[in-house]
Amino acid sequence: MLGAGALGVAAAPALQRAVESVTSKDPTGVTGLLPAGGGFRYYSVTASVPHKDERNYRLTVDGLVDRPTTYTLPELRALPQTRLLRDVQCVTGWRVPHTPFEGVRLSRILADAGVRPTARAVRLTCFDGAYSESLTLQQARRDDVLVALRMQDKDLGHTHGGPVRLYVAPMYFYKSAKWLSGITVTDEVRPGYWEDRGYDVDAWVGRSNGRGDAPTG
Ligand SMILES: Nc1nc2c(c(=O)[nH]1)N[C@H]1C(S)=C(S)[C@@H](COP(=O)(O)O)O[C@H]1N2
Ligand SMILES: [Mo]
Repeated sequence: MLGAGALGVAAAPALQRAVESVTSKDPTGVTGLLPAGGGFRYYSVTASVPHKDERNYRLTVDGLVDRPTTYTLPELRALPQTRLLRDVQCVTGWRVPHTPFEGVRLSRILADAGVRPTARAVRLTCFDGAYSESLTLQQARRDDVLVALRMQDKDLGHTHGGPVRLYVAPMYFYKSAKWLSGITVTDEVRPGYWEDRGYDVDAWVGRSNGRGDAPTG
């Protein structure tokens, strides 16, 4: 197990380097890799991200659906909420155990929009204007994939991707797109930001990105 763990750590530096190279272009020099408290690292691929709240936050659902929809924050809060308690695991090696996330199941939002028969995947986009993620339709419909409104039993703060982020519990944390603003149902997987830069599209914890470490649950 020790050997497998070391291999996992050895696989991490590519993302670390990529994050650092993005960070080094940041004119303020403060937005990348800052310890965000409680074991988290703050990640953003952009130098600044607009702040959104009840007044101006919108989540659009479009693409291969019968009923394209736009949600406000109160509308998302009014839907049934699911709370999950898992470990957060970044592909670079840091982990935050037993972190509660709470929000609306992505499956519920997709069902309400009416996914068309030709659909195979979901593309997630963000109001930072740069980050994106993807899931197969089957992954997106799992019970442990949330449009998250709360983390650690508090409303999601801006640094953690608030007011709304994706939360993909069984996958490395890069799948959990912060500042979520768009859900587009597509006919095939369109790789996301880090996947275009070499990371696995199917990012199962312990079973992807060249890792042999055990799933953390
Ligand atoms: N929009 C956006 N989402 C993102 C990222 C990012 O840079 N931008 N980084 C990803 C990575 S690699 C990780 S580990 C987590 C970090 O989340 P945190 O900043 O809340 O710790 O967000 C993921 N989602
Ligand atoms: Mo990460």
